[in-house]
Amino acid sequence: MIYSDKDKKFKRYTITSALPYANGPVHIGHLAGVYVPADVYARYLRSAGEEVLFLGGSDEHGVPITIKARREGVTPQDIVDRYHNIIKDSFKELGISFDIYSRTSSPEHHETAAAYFKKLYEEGKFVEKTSMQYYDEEAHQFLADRYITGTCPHCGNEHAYGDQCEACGTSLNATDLINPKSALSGNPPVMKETKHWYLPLDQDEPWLREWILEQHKGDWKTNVYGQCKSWIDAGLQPRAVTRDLEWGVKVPIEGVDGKVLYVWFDAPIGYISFTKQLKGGDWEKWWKDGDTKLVHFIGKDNIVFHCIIFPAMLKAEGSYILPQNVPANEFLNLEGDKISTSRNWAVWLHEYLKEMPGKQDVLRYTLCSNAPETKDNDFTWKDFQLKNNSELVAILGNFVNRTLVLTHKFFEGKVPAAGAWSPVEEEAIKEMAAFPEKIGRAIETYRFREALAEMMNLARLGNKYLTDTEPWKLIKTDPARTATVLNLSLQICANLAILCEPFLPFTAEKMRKMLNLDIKGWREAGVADLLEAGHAIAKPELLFEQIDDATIEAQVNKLLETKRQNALNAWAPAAVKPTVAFDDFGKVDIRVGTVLECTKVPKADKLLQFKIEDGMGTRTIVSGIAKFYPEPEKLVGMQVCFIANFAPRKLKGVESQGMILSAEDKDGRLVLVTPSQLVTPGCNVG
Ligand code: B3M
Ligand code: ZN
Repeated sequence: MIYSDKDKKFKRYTITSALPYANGPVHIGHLAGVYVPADVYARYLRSAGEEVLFLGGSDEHGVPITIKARREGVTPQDIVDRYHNIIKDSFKELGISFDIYSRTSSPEHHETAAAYFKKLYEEGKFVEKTSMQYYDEEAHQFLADRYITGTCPHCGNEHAYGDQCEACGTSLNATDLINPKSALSGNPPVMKETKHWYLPLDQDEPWLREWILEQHKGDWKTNVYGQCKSWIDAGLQPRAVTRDLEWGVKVPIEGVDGKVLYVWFDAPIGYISFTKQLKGGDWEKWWKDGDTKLVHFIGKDNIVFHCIIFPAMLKAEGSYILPQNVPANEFLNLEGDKISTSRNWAVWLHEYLKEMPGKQDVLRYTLCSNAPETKDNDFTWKDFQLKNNSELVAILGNFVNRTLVLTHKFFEGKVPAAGAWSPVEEEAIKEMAAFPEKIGRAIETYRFREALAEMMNLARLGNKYLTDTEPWKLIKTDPARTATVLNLSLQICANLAILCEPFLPFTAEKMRKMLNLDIKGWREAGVADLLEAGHAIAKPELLFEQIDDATIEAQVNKLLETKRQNALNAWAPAAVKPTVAFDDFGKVDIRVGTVLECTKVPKADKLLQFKIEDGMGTRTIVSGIAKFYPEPEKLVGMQVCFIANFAPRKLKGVESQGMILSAEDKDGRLVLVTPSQLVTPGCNVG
């Protein structure tokens, strides 16, 4: 049962999800952008009885990995082994229901990707070109992709990479960069001759224009369609699909050494090699049969690779189907700032799972309801708490819990027989019948936020029905009617157990267990007789718990600490001030003095008043350092350096005769400048 016409004709679904680089864990941006929507889509289709293949895996080649390995002094294989396992385990724990989660460093993938390249090479589908490429003479290495950075010619971003600008998404050739720099030595690169093989995207322009801009006009999301249109209209350039690198799939051409397939050539072929790994001899129908719907779930920075380059590769090979849709999401920000791996500005999935045990569905719910489906969106911990407490606990959890508790209280935990439905029930049943299609259509057209909101509207309907009928009072006067009310409430719970599963699989499982509801699919939902009278239900357990302020504060403080660490790491000494003549310096009279007294200046929380013995008597100096010295009396006896010949000035009524010297450190500490040994008060500092 499929609702949208475009889907009716397909017999099976191949669902791919962008392969995360195995050079770090996954974070909430990846989840909101790609994996939660992909999993909702896969779970829904399975529940509707469709044949589904949901593919995932680690992208283990590419320069980010070798750069990280170089930095850590380990091998690229060490890096990908570490992160592949962290990523795979954390996806599993979040309930991302891949049919296979594999990896591109596997021998099967190398074999498949090399064979794919060799077929295109032997059929003359590549353009072979010798060109001058950037080379780092100190590192003795050609500079491709992230080995070279520079200014993006399109948007001016100074940290664009050799293959792509992450700021504006434009795919680049390294030679496009302005002021290029090697990421290895930091030096400007030289040009050196090398041979590579190019995918002639310029020759693909006519059919890409027709396939995307005509055939998919209206059914591809506007953000995806728009990006593709701008690239096609700008004129597609041939794209190098090999690199002068060691780490990756070796170029399978006799006599060619030291070259590998470009990571964006080999990675999408991972979808195919993973299918072979899982399906063995039965793999082709998932990639070569017109009755298969191929859908790529990605983030917006991957659009050109999945809508233009990979389809061009599939077309060049000739026997593959093309993607029916690529519902790319925009980016998720965190507490108003761009998520960044390098700045550790992220909520990492594996950390979340450890720090918030049992709250997988709360994260899935929040990320789905705030998904950046049409524009960048923001994740805040406050909103996370609100979604949990005022929606999951107060609506879905409250409705299910009240229904089951009352059934145990009034009907010994068995579904009571319903009497005749009153108009109230008739209306509720009619509304409920529409939810499977409402939610299904939204999912089939990749509007997951709307689909989730509709699922919650069914919970709202149940909650309102229970509140309006007040069975806890009705039981005293009309037990028969109470039985009818709780029967329908239980039927709504059973429908929710089916309809919430794509979004909240862990909650659905709990509900199924509490209702003793055997596995039912989407097609059975929408009816008011899922549970027979007399059916025994289990003891209710709370589906969700309140999340308190302390829990949220701990997470926010963790991010603030990250920000503090980033500021420390980013700190650099201020630029030296313009040169001064020695004579000018000579005019400043710096002395050492001994602190005789030190007190706060009344009604001035920033000021301390020092009484200094200066070798010529005593003087008062006022200094704005009170916040650094909460116990000023402890400074008595200390020797400080001070400027003795500033004109006196009044600060909060106290005349200050000079300035005490201090240094403010990068961590915000302020320390007084003091001689390394005791000296005579009044002696010169030079
Ligand atoms: N490894 C992920 C990224 O660009 C990239 C996806 C590959 S999908 C074949 O963040
Ligand atoms: Zn740019």
